Parts: sequence; structure tokens; C-alpha cells
Amino acid sequence: MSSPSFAIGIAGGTGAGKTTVARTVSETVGEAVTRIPLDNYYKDLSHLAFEEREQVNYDHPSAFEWDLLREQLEALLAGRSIEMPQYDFEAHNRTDDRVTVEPSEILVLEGILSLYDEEIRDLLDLRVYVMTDADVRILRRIERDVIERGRDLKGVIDQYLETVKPMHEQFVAPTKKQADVIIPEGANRMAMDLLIEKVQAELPDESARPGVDRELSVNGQALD
Ligand code: UZR
Ligand code: MG
Repeated sequence: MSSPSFAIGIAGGTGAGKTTVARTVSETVGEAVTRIPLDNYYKDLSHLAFEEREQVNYDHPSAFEWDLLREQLEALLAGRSIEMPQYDFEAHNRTDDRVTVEPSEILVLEGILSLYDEEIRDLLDLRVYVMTDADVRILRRIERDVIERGRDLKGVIDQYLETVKPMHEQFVAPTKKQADVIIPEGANRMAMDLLIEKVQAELPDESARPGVDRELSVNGQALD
């Protein structure tokens, strides 16, 4: 990779559709896109017992290791590979594995507080906030936590009211003002088309852009 990366931040409440937006960009554009889930930067809580880890407020900015995220984002932007931590939601903890992530043309940082930290924001070229109604978000959260992650419904509801909702209002929702673009209802088709078009325009390889007619030059000399 020769030219510097283009970094996108995708923030928004739990269940807003951030992961779907990031995944759609990544699947459509392909290898040039590297996804950086903010979840992987939850602090290592190995020193706590499982019962204690269950009580941690994961929606508060203090739950994240911002310095590590900043350092690794800077490394990727400078063209260096990183050893990215991995997170286990069942265990509420960082795992022992690290995954080597190579620098790439497009970096997509995705997570509730992606636009929260000023220094992280400064590293981003495009700041996106995904805005979805709270009722839709809690229904998606129930579906994910209860059906996919096997948590009990009462626990999910209590956690939502005790921490997820107040922290969203205090820390996540205000970052909307930091966004360049607000996408309603998650991965809506037109917003995705526009975002993907922008990403493709940032790719250094002309041939990767749709609509560029490579037949118009001979030996690098334009024919027009
Ligand atoms: P998204 N989260 C957990 O449920 N368990 C953990 O161990 C770590 C995080 C939740 C976190 C937040 N809050 O609301 C959500 N809680 O993951 C953010 N409680 O992820 O944006 O994909 O919903
Ligand atoms: Mg997600």
C-alpha cells in the first residue's frame, strides 16, 4: 500500500445498524477495507471475577482503552501492521488472541463511541453517525442478546434501563454533532450507495473505480 489510508468512523447507539453499514461497505468494496470494531478495545478485565465483569458499565467511555486504539489507528494510518486485541462478549473480556491486521486503503472504525474521543476524531477523514429510533434499537438488542447470545430477557431490559439508555443519552447521542453525515435507519440503500461511491472514489487505483474508462489512454497519454 503506497498512499495514506482514508479513515471512516461509524458511531451510533446499540442496535442502530453500525455493523451492518460497516460490513456492507467492506463486502462491496472488498479487500481495500479493514474494519476496526471498537468492541475489541474494551479494557482487559482479567483481574476481575466473571460476576464482577458482569457489573461493569460497558456503555461508559471509561470501559475502553483509548490509548491503545489511538496508537493502533495511528500505526495503520502510517502504513504499519498492528496486533489487534479480540473481545469475547460471553466472557465479558478480552481474549488472549491478537490478530495481525495489515494496513489498507480504507479503515472503518465502528462502535457506539467511535466519535467520542477528540484525538480519535481528528484521525478520521469521514465521520458518520447512524441514527435509528430507540424502539427499533432495543428490539434489535433483545433479538441479539436474548436469541443470539442466550441472555435472559429480564437482564437485558434491566441493563438497558440502568446503563445503556442513560449512557446513550449522555455520551453517544451528543456525538451526532461531531458527524459529517447522519444516516437514518441503519443501512438504508441510498445512504449505502453514496457511502460506497465515496469510498471507491478514495481508492488510489483508478481501475478500481466504476465508470473509469481505461481505454482512453495509450502508454499513459490521455487521448482526449
Ligand atoms: P453494539 N456489551 C455487552 O453487552 N457486554 C460486554 O461484555 C461488552 C459490551 C454491550 C455494551 C454496549 N453494553 O451497549 C454494546 N452493555 O455492547 C455495544 N451493557 O455494542 O453497538 O454492537 O450494540
Ligand atoms: Mg454492532
